[in-house]
Amino acid sequence: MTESIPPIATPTHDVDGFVRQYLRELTYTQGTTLERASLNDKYLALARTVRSYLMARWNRTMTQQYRKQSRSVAYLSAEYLLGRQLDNALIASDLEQIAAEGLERLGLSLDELREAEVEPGLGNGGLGRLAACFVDSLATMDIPAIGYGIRYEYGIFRQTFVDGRQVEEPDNWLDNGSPWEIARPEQEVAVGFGGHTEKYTDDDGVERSRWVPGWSVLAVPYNYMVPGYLNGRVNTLRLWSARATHAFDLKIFNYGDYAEAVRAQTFAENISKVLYPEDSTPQGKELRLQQQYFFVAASLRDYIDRVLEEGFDLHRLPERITFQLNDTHPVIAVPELMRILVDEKGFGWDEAWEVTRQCFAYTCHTLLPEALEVWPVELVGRLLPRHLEIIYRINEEFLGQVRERSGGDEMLVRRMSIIAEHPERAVRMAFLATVGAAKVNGVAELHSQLLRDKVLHDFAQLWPEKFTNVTNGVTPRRFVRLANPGLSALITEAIGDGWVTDLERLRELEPLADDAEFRRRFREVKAANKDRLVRLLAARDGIEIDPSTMLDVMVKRLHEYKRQMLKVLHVVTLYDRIRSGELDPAQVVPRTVVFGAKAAPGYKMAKEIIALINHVGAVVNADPVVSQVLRVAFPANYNVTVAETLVPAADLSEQISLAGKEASGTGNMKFALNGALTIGTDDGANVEIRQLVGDEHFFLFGLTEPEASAIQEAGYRPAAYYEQNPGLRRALDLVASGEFSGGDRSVFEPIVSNLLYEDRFMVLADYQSYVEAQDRVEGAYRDEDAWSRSAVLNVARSGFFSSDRSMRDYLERIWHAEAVPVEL
Ligand code: T68
Repeated sequence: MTESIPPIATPTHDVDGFVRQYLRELTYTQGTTLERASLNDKYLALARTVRSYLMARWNRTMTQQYRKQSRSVAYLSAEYLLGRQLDNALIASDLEQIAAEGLERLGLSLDELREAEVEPGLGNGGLGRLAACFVDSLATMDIPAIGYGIRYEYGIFRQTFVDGRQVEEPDNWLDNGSPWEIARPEQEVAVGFGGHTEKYTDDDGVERSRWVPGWSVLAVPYNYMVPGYLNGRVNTLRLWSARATHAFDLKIFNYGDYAEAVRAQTFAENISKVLYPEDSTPQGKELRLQQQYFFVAASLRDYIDRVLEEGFDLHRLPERITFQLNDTHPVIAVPELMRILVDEKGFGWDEAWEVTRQCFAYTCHTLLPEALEVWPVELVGRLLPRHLEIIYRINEEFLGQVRERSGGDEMLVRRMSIIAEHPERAVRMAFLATVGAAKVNGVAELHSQLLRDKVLHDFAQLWPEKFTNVTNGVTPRRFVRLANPGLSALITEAIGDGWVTDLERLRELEPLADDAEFRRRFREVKAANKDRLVRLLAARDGIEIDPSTMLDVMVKRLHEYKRQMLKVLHVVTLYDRIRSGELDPAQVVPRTVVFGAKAAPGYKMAKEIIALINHVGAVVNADPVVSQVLRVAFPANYNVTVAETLVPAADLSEQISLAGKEASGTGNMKFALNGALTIGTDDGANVEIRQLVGDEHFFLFGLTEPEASAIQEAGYRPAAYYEQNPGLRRALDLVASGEFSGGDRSVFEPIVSNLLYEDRFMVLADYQSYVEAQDRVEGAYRDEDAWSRSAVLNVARSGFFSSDRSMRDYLERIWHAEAVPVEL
């Protein structure tokens, strides 16, 4: 029958076709006219127009994937920090130019319409953004892959400042419609919770267990396109939204209690209501475990029942798929797969375990002990009783192995147990992940080394071959091609456009670092990017910055280990030196220090530091002398969209965590690729950046990880640094004096005493070295030509940090899947 229906053509790839499709969307989908349409109408019609160009590719990708089942990857992540979708879809489908012209013909402006898009902020920071870069690279590299996650109704909170203090507002990103998702309610999946387990004897007389959940919710999938760059592939990101089960509320409804029925519905739908804004310090809340199990159970069910062909022999599952666990958030997938295989598919325990541990791989993203998730046994038992039994059995068999190999070393057994006994009985999710995965990786060389040597040392001794490294990367499509059109054009003019999908080719720019004309044009691009930032900050925040100053940028989540405090102390030191006459303002390189940072709402010290930055900024900016050469800008609500304008404008990238604390960092890579120089410690991926760009083009300072550890072990006394360093003393005294708090000495007292008497992240120990490195920065910046030569070399030598390379490493070391080009 379908043969008689002519194929539906994608709109033609030209301005006429685009305009026709746009008007169709505006008229028939949006139901309005050019004259009446609101800005949002116009944006939605544009989004749908671009989407319609990708739709045939998406269908083709799915059809071919189903026909030619091949090895693939399922990325399981509780967070995807996607950023705006429109621009990325435009470059992926080569429609940028056509759209701009088509809209112009209709009297509309692409620049204006793109501002109407609210970014989906479904992540906290680095970990969520990494997931978004990875799915982009997988699609561009033609890898059959699917991303699974949660469609939070509210993403990361919107930050505002009131009297310099952070106030959180809900991020209602779905309010104006969401043209990039397609709901598939008919593919909903039920997910159980609570209840009890029971033993029974099956028809073959075998003793078995089963789970009888006490309640359940429905998981409704929403599909997002993940378009590859100009390659005809569109992969799928499948995000789950929670709905009440029909049976659940109907039963109550039949009793006539309408209010109760609605309450039940609200309860169920709470599961995907909001992203937890805690990065690096999980709070162990019940709803959070519900979220984790919710998306993992739905994803496994979806993969097994819908993605795999019918009748597929699950004994062969590891030939088909790796479930990549993005941190411990999806680790409950390990006992869930065991439960499916043993309880539902009738596998014996050992054969199920063989399959399961080959199907999973685990990426760790931290080194901080407090960031390692643990779930109280009581909670797991109440919410997922069958899973707890399975975890106990996994642990029992694993510890048996440890005992056998260690000759009964009970200290070792206790250290390695998946169940912690103190301070309460709890499941150590990182240990469960390590035991349940075929591979465990860190996210930068140093981080992977420290995982092996410290955090997971006993496990690395037991299974050395299980541990590997994959250094993070960022997608050059979004963070160079799209964020920095000026630099992209300059690069393409010099070496062609192959670099967008083969970033190592940036090496070909190296000789141009010595070409004065090229450097001049490079500076021109930087200047234009600064102008773009000036306009953004003026319009968005009412902040005025001077584009002729050095732009010194520190943007990342606010955390003590990242040490925004060290940057503040440098600002205070400059302020003090200028005011005291020690520094002649005429001798200072004028700079604008830009901060961007959200604090977890419950993280008191982080919020105090935000207030301090804003208060120091206000005083510095109001000082008639100091503000001639030093200004502080702290735009609220830093997000992916802001990053796309800020990163290309930066001169100096601040990557100043205490060595041994930042797993990798990915902002550091974005800045280097856009020609900022880094001032940084020997931490995370900074180590690799410095090795690649060369010591002369990187401002290194601070303790190394072994040095910092040694000082801590010997008993770190921060006050000693305060007592011995006059500059540091003056800076801290100034903060303590009330200089930045209207004379009130109590306001920043908690910060000052924390630094003097605890200083867990050794701000005071690294202060002197940091200030000296900043003096070197000043010196270097004065030599404009030498600086731009270094900047060009930073770009040319950072190709390694493409997430395409990260994907190649995962494919080679962990996934062993191959590219499957989509046939047109
Ligand atoms: C980051 N981790 C690392 N965590 O801090 C960073 N945590 O060094 C690394 O570059 C990045 O991961 C990518 O590997 C995070 O971003 C979280 O956001 C997070 C969220 C919830 C709970 C715990």
